[in-house]
Amino acid sequence: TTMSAIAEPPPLEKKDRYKVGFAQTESNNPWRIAQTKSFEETAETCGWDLIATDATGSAAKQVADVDSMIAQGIDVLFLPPREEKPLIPAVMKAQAAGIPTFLVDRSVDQNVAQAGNHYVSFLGSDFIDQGQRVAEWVIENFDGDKGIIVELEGTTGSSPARDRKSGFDDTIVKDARFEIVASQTGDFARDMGRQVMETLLQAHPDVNIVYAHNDEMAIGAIQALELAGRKPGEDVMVVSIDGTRDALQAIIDGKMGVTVESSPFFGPLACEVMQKYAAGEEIPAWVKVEDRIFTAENAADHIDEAY
Ligand code: GZL
Repeated sequence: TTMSAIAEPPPLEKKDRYKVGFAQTESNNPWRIAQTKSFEETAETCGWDLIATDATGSAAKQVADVDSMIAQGIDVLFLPPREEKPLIPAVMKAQAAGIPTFLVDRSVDQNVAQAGNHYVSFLGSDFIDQGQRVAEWVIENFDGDKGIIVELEGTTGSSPARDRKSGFDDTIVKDARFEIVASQTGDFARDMGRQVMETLLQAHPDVNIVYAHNDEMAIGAIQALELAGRKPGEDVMVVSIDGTRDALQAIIDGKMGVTVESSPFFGPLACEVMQKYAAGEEIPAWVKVEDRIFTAENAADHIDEAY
């Protein structure tokens, strides 16, 4: 891959109202809905005329949505790139149009586009750390002598799916009790997670640990396990990431062991970072979101704030 010439992200002039683009990936998931709501609520307080689009799960449509926002003359773009490679054209077109882009929650292929060059910054969680923390919790809390793991992967080609996989897989191998016998995408979706779990359960009836890259797939897996007469939380450990209300309830009900938070509430952070950029402040390449961990010890304390 040729490294594109080092450039600067376009500047953002200081003004009291901005035309802001937010190109969402899909809305079939409480996490996505919470993220969009966070941007819409922030528009009121941050002086944004917000244009929000929904790519309904299609990377190609997300690129087209960005094209249309550029044509509508947005001043700044907030983009959660559904997949790392297909969304590169959207980042390049925004830069070419003189529109500063902030990547939120997911990132793009770093061999082709970088913060401080093609876009201003990546605002988001450390997905490798999230995967590591789930694996550490499993090692700490699984008391069997053989852990047969099925892994439900997020959207193929997305940065959270790649990093949550490497973070977990590279950590769980530290304990010889564990073996990952299958790993397949459920596209971060509840129903696909259920369907994939049903199939993997046929092939691996001895599974006793399910690692889902997000809570929606974990909830789907719990449905599949119960339909097959298994007892999630008793004869199979279910672990995941996000911190949705349904996941916290599943933890309270004893069906799920842990979920590492991946906060969707990007609105206020987006406002703060954009204002700093407009004021000429230096923005780090990665504005890291810190995530908590939810287990039986604290799920009930946090369910009221969950989405
Ligand atoms: C993580 C985000 C993921 C969530 C899923 O920041 O990209 O996408 O974990 C969501 O629930 O669909």
